[in-house]
Amino acid sequence: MQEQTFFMIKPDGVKRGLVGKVLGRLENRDFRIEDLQMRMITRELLEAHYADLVDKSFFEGIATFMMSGPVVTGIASGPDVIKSWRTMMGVTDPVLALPGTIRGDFARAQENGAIQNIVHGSDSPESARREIQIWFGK
Ligand code: YYY
Ligand code: MG
Repeated sequence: MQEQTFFMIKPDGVKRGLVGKVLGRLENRDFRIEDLQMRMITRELLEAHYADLVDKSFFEGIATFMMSGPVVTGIASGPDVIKSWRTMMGVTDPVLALPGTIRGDFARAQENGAIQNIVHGSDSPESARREIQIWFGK
């Protein structure tokens, strides 16, 4: 099914110079990059994006990390891109993310603070619609 997903290269990915590698993985899989923007995250955007996590005890750690530097946000499209991108990212915890996935190849556990795992991707068609609206207003 042709669909769109929202993706992000988080501050750790940008700081470590992994933007090209991450975008390359999307292009290698023949997904289209429909929109792309580097920006700093505001508190408002972060709370809208992670609305389901705002009340968690670890949210302040996430906020500090996610606002620590610029991120690259984008829209990718293609058949089953939502699930495919989640597979390419690997699971949330870098300790468990399999080699071959972005998180499994580039992230590792942190001693303290938020999980730093290089990338974000929408987890369902509903999330994709919601996140594309939040970040790109369309
Ligand atoms: O979708 P995904 O990024 O794999 O995980 P989520 O459960 O949506 O959490 C979003 C984000 O929050 C995660 O990538 C790292 C961070 N986080 C954290 O720092 N500590 C946790 N215990 C859970 C999530
Ligand atoms: Mg998520």
